[in-house]
Amino acid sequence: IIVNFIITAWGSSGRLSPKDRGGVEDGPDRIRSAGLVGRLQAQGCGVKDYGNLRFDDVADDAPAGRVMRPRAVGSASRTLAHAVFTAKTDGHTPVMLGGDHSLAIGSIHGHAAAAGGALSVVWVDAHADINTPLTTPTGNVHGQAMSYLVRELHSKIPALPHFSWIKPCVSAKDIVYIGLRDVDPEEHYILKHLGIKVFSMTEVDGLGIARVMEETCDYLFSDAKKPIHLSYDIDAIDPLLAPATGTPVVGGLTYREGIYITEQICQTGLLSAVDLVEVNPKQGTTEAQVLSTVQIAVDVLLGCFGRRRGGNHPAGYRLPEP
Ligand code: Z70
Ligand code: MN
Ligand code: MN
Ligand code: MN
Repeated sequence: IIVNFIITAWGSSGRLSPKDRGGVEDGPDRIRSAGLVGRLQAQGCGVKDYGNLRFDDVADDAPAGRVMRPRAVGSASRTLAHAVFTAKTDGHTPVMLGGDHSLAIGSIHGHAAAAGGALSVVWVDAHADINTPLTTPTGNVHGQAMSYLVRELHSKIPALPHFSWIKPCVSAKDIVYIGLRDVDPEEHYILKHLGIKVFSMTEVDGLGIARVMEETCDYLFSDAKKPIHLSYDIDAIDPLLAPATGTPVVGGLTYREGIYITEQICQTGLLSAVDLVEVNPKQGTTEAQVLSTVQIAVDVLLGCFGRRRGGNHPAGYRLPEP
């Protein structure tokens, strides 16, 4: 099942920084063109493509405090939350293709509602995306997504137009970050203050990705085993490999580390929904850069759904008899 979410806080209106020129809404179709659906089917997955969710433009969507395009993002997130809830209640594992990471608000909200409230979130990203509307340095909702979802931050979130339906649905102890390397001071305070589990690039360097994933699983399973929501920002991968993204940060995950994360999450048997966000074809300077980024995004998703680098074969396979 593929649900696409293509509205972004990066559109053409509002106080956008010069870098934020749009294009991230083209990510989903490029990922499709790279053959995602066929390749998932070839590895034995039943796939239904829900197509791109479409959202109405919101006129007069003035910033609320620092937060840009609150009405558009708030109401589109609600549409997405309903779509994810429906996909989950129908028994599927939804894949949300972004679009920017504000998508996670609706995606995790809908997933948590269907799961009865108890979820683990594994957030793979160069960024923590946990600024509150009052700490955001940019006003971009994609840098704030997690703040609306964490129960312990509820009292720090001001009322925003079209956001009142959002109820925090994830506990700080049920979150693991992997790949961080560009964290604002206010975000760092939140992570420390709430005791959130973080494997930044420093821990990836120090422990190695195998230990990081072992500790991630031990940490998440020390409590009751909950369904996992994997929220994967392509900018977690090093920009030398995945440059077509809006906010590249040097020193990221290698291809092998990025794929290893997905193999291990898949092996838990608990993966229940996946976001793949921030593929922005317009940020590639050459077609080769765009293709490289898109191909990594596809491989990340194939890894989530069972592809092993050591090979796979169908369950009932029999060798041909001479
Ligand atoms: C900054 C903010 C961010 C992604 C940029 C940047 C956040 N911390 N996240 N790109 N994916 O705007 O809050
Ligand atoms: Mn992100
Ligand atoms: Mn990011
Ligand atoms: Mn972003």
